Formats: sequence, C-alpha cells, structure tokens
Amino acid sequence: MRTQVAIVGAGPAGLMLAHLLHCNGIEAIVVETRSRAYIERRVRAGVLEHETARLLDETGLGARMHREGLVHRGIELRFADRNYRIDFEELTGKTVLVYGQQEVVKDLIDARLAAGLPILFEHEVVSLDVGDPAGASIRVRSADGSEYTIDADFVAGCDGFHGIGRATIPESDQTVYDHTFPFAWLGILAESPPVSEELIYANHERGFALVSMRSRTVSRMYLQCANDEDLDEWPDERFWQELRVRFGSERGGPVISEGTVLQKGITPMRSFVCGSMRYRRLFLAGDSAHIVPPTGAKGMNLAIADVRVLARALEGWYASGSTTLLDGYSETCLRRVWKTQRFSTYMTRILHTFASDGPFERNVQRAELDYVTSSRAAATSLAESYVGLPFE
Ligand code: FAS
Ligand code: PHB
Repeated sequence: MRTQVAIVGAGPAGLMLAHLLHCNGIEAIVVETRSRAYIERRVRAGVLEHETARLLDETGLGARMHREGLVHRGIELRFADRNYRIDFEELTGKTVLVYGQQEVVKDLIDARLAAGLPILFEHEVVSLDVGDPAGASIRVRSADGSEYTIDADFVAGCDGFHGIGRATIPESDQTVYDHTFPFAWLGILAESPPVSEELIYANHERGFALVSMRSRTVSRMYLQCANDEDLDEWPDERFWQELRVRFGSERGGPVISEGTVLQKGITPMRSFVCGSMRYRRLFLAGDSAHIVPPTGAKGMNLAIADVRVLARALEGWYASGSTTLLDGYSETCLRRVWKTQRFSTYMTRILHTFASDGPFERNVQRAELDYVTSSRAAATSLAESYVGLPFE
C-alpha cells in the first residue's frame, strides 16, 4: 500500500491534517489504534480559539459547530469571594467557542468518510521507518493481528503523548523540556445546567476550581486535587459539596445545581515540549510533541495550529518541491508552543494553590489577580492569549 502522507493517530491533529491535505488535493491515510466509537466518546477539551473556529469554518466544517457551539465573549475569575469578568470581545474584538473536542472529532470523521477517504480504525502502527531520506513507511498491525506496510512520502506523528512518533526519534536528536505540577485536576461531566453563562475560574485556599460546560444542559467541572488522588475517595456528593465550598455557594457565590454524573476522571497537570518536531520525513504534531496544562484551554487548539503549519509546508513541497516551509516547520510551531506554554503556566500559577507557597508567594499571587482584574493592559494580555494568538 502507498500514499503521499501516512498519518498516525485520529485525534484532532491527525484528522485535521488529513482534512487540510484533502482540501489541497494531497492524499493521506489515517491509522488509528482505537475504535471510532471510542475516540468519538473521549471527553477532553472544550474551548475552540477564535482562529481554530475560523479554520474549521473556512474548510467547510463550521455548520454543526455554529449550530451547537456556544459563543463565549469572556470568562470570569473568582477570588476573595468575588467574580471579575475578563471581556474578550471588548478587549480583543474576538470571542471563543465552547464546542467539545469529541464534537470536532466527529465532524472531522464524518467529513472524511463522506468523501470516501480512508481512516483505518483499530489498526496500530507498530513501527516507523524514516531511514530513507527520500521516503518513509509505517508498519501496521490490523485487528486480526496481521501486519502490513504503508509506504509514503512523509509520516505525520499525530499519535499523542504516548505514541510511537516521538519515540522513533533518536534521543541524541531530541531535547525535551518536562515540568510536572504538584497537583492534578479531578473532572466531571454532568447532566446539570451550567453554573454560569460563562466559564468561571476560581482561586480558593482549598484549591482551584473551574465550572465550564458542553451545552445548556451538560456541565463540565474541575477541582484541583493531589497528583495521587484516589477517584474512589470522591463519590459524587463529595465533589458537589467541595465545588460549593470553593465557589462560596453558601456565601453569595454561584449556585451549583447537581445532576447525573456522566464521566469522572483525573487529568495530570504537565508541561512538555519536544525540542524538535521533525526528524527526516517524520513530522510530529499535537500532543506527540507537546503537552500544556489545561488551565489555558490550549491542548487541542495547539494541535490544530501545528497541522495548519504542516499542511501548508506539505502543500509547498508538492506544488514546487520547495522544502523551505518543511525545513522551518519545527521552528515555526515551537514559537507558538512556547508562547502557549507561557500562558498556560501563567494561568496555572495564578489560579492554583501551591503547597510550597509561603505567605510571600501567596501575597504575590493575590497581587497578580488584583492586577489582571484591574488593569486594562494586563487583562488584554490575558484575553489575547485566551482567544488565541494570530496564526503566523
Ligand atoms: P490525541 O491524544 O487526541 O490523539 C492521538 C491519537 O493517536 C489517539 O486517538 C490514539 O489512540 C492514537 N494513537 C496513539 N498511538 C498510536 C499508534 N501506535 N497507532 C495508531 N494510533 C495511535 N485540552 C484542553 O484544551 N482542555 C482540556 O480540558 C483538556 N482535557 C484533557 C483531558 C485528558 C484526560 C487528556 C489526556 C487531555 C486533555 N486535553 C485538554 C488535551 C487534549 O485535548 C489534547 O491536547 C488533544 O487531544 C491533542 O490532540 P492530538 O495531538 O490529536 O492527540
Ligand atoms: C473544558 O470545558 O473542558 C475546559 C475549559 C477551559 C479550560 C479547561 C477545560 O481551561
């Protein structure tokens, strides 16, 4: 079997890359180890940056997104028993869209299959061969255990943090930057009306809390917890009670309506960057190359920003044989990656409770919250990163 671009992984990165390549007449095969049902059920990100929504729109994927997505014109920060709004639209002229990652994935899969284009579900890429400077290949194991090879001009490692793509790059050829935060997020998805019209990020002495949503009837909420938190220690009623404490619901804070919990899980808080997103004919994109703490709502958006750069670089190569954009791929993506790490780290630092913080650090944190909610310049800085920096 042969294709132009072999794509490992059918998450937002892999599916969006395949879509952008198809829009430019470039052939690809997407290989995904999980089933279609599994990846369409996987609850992850919830917020689309302005530029992400526009890219989906411009490439014909905006219909359901605009029908079902929720336009959000700002967020609220809560600390010292008060809410403070950051008005994105007033400060930047832009908004974000609340539309679950699993909905984006469904739209991308539907579009690809409707066009009769291949996504090999329940097929695992077991090895990559990028030794040939003029081509590459992937070894695929199908559900029945049989193996075969797909030859390609290029391989896109869109296989997430634990995938095979980054693992194929010799350690001597890659520098990694890794930071683990001393806490995690305990998240639930519930059939309950959203706490508020907009997202509220709360800084509380007992820990960070966030109320978000997926629709007008489904809420998504998070509590800062320990890295080794035991989910069994968190029956639903304990989660709801702790959320009320951190939002001051009994003291004039937002009212929290309970509902059926549909999903509960713990997300580690980590920053990771692979110093080079390319190795010969292998290009990494999305979580295979970087991880950001979810506080800035950036993971999926960064994955899509990567593949927008990669699709343009591949278009250039197929159109004229130029390697300029391919050669600049890693550097171009990493500029955005590091600015996104900066923002996500900033949001994590000002909103979470750090056990290692003493009185001095806690006062500096409070001063940062006071500043960003009282200075137009500081609020604009937060807003322009949250809605998404312009694409290069
Ligand atoms: P993905 O991990 O989404 O996709 C990679 C795909 O490759 C997977 O489907 C995997 O099955 C497949 N794969 C792996 N190895 C393979 C192999 N050898 N062969 C074939 N297929 C293979 N971001 C936010 O912005 N907000 C959030 O609230 C948020 N919450 C998150 C919660 C969790 C539990 C996790 C893990 C991440 C969360 N993220 C969040 C980040 C998340 O949205 C990622 O940034 C996003 O999924 C990145 O997309 P991809 O790079 O496509 O990787
Ligand atoms: C979500 O809705 O899942 C979400 C929203 C904003 C974040 C993180 C997660 O910063």
